Amino acid sequence: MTVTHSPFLDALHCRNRGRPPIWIMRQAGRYLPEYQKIRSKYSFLKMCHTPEIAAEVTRLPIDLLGVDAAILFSDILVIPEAMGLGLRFEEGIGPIFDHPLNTPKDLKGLPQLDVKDALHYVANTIRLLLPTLDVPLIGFSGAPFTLASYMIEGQSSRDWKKTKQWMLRDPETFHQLLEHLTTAIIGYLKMQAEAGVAAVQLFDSWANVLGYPQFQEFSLRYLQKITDALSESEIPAIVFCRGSSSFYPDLAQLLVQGISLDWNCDLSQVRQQVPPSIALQGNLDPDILYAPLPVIEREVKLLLKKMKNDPGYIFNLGHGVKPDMSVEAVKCLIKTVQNGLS
Ligand code: 1CP
Repeated sequence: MTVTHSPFLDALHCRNRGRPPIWIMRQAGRYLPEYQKIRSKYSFLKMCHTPEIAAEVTRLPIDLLGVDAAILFSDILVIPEAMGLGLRFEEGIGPIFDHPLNTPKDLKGLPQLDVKDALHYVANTIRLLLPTLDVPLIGFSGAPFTLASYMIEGQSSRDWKKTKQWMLRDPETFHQLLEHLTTAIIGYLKMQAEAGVAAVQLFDSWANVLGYPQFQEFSLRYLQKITDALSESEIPAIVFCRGSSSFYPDLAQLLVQGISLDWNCDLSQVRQQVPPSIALQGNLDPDILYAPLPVIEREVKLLLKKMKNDPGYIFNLGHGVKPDMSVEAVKCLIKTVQNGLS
């Protein structure tokens, strides 16, 4: 199926004249009973590695909820997995690497990834999906700082102590790791674009743990390298980071098509500082989805009103939907956005 008209692509290119499009970070996740049913049969990684399953899961929120864009079902951690860190997902804990990077010496063991070989299953999933979709498909990757921090911590962390100790005590080898990841990420996103995704999103989920000078040195510099390369290949890119409420003036200097904002800022104020050629995505506090339906409706309308008639606005949450949120709440959110302000 060829996507001929898409509010998502119109808004991403800042020329949307209708209601804003909506998609939701983590839309194909554990809050959906249909996801849980498939997940009860396979491990999470088996789902990512098997194009037929990954394609089926990608389609769930399109078929069940009618969102305006699909996001590839995968995970940001497949790059470090392909580098041999031994990824597994533990119930109640999340991702764990059996072979994290403990010292700078471990960098020597990291392979130069041939992404087309090591991550071929992602391109296969995209090719399988495209003919079945009537909305655009978004590809994605983790950003260098966030991937590096998982690789060093070995799992999710409360304080990112190991990462920040390494970064501050031995910045040279930390930069080597970021550079190594940057090369892999550029190749990975180009492969996704060649396979047919309409746009890509970079997730720098943990950029918020950095002070401003460290953000510039260890996150932004590499986001710039990646977005420069994507722009050269004319691949539209959206950058998401937690911390974007503070860092957006720097993000707006990048060659990006969109910036995805966390929920700590007033989006209409951000719009005044960001050029109208850059789309803004976000930024409802995800926890609003725990509220009663009338409160969800009220808060969604408040945001819609603030961004009314903005041709470059894409509705999303400020971060992902959580596993214990109700499908009814998510449906109410989508319906309210798609009905517009009446
Ligand atoms: O047990 C399960 O069923 C796995 C749950 C799950 C799912 C559904 C994980 C484990 N990842 C995903 C899918 C996923 N992850 C997508 C698919 C597309 C979508 O519907 O959005 C995407 C884009 C991601 C990206 C991702 N993974 C990020 C960046 C976005 C963010 O939330 O900040 C991060 C940080 C991860 C790591 C990760 N993978 C899974 C979990 C539970 C986590 C987070 C753990 C933590 O908090 O540190």
